[in-house]
Amino acid sequence: MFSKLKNLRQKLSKSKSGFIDKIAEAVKLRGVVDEELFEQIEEILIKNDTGTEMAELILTSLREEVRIDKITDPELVQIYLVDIMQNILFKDIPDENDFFEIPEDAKPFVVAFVGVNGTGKTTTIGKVANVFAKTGKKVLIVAGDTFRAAAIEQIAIWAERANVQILRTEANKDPASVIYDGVAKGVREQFDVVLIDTAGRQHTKDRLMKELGKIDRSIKKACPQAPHETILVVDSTTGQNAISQALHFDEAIKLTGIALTKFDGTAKGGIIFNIKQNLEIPVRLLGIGESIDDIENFHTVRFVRAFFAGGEEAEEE
Ligand SMILES: Nc1nc2c(ncn2[C@@H]2O[C@H](COP(=O)(O)OP(=O)(O)OP(=O)(O)O)[C@@H](O)[C@H]2O)c(=O)[nH]1
Ligand SMILES: [Mg+2]
Repeated sequence: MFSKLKNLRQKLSKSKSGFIDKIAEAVKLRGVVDEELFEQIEEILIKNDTGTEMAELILTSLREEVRIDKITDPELVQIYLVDIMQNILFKDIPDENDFFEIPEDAKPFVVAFVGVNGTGKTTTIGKVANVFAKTGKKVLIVAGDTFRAAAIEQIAIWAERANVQILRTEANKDPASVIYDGVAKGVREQFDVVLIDTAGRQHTKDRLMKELGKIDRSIKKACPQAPHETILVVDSTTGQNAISQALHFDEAIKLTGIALTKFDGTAKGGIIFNIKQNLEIPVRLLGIGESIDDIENFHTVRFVRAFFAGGEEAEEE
């Protein structure tokens, strides 16, 4: 699928140029391998949201490998760096299953989307619904963000675009009860997939975080094995804050994965490394634009290829 990888590469171009280009520039300008170069690289990593701990870890390996191999060509330092960073992403990855492959015993496959305000929950649900619908799955969207009438309208538009059914109520109904009704309908009417939208909430607001517990219980009341996935939707431009969001949400409702949105819009792709270092929650979905097709099943090999590829086209699988 040559064009698909190329497309991903283009969509990631902003975050790629964020650090790969800056490092290339620093290497060129510095011209020698010395402590100053290492410090510049570390600074670039930190500025691009890898987190200080991760940057230190990367630099420790880099210094050591460069010393052992007696590297004096700064361009080789860059190659070593990319290699170290790729290995970090590949470390301990389980067999990555496609998010869009429904587990056999999940009927319906129930997915709840949670996150702080404006991260892209509703948009992601629209895109995900579309992928499932295109493969012939019977999909139900549950308009569980009952907080504002506009939110219900917004998710209804996505349901229409994706050509899937929606369960909606008027605004201000109790979200847990709407969600219960939605999941129950999914079970009763034998849907393949039930996607639950929820209102955005700040991870620091106790009352709203507790509401997630209630939502989780009402999902389980309608379908004891559900939710099969609980996805935290994270805006990749938020940087370091993403980690604390994940920790708080995971405490309120057990997370199974992360959807990293707006990856097309960030110049700081380092958040991927930060997540890898600080969380045990895998990135499952990558949002790379505002259109319905701008969603990727997160697959480390594909991501690394697209992210670290140079200007020239690398060979294809
Ligand atoms: N560039 C880009 N924009 C995105 C992406 N995902 C979502 N957006 C935009 O982000 C904005 C917020 O998206 P929503 O889906 O409404 O976010 P939300 O989390 O549902 O927001 P609340 O329900 O208010 O908490 C919209 O303008 C989307 O078009 C993405 O992957 N890339
Ligand atoms: Mg929303």
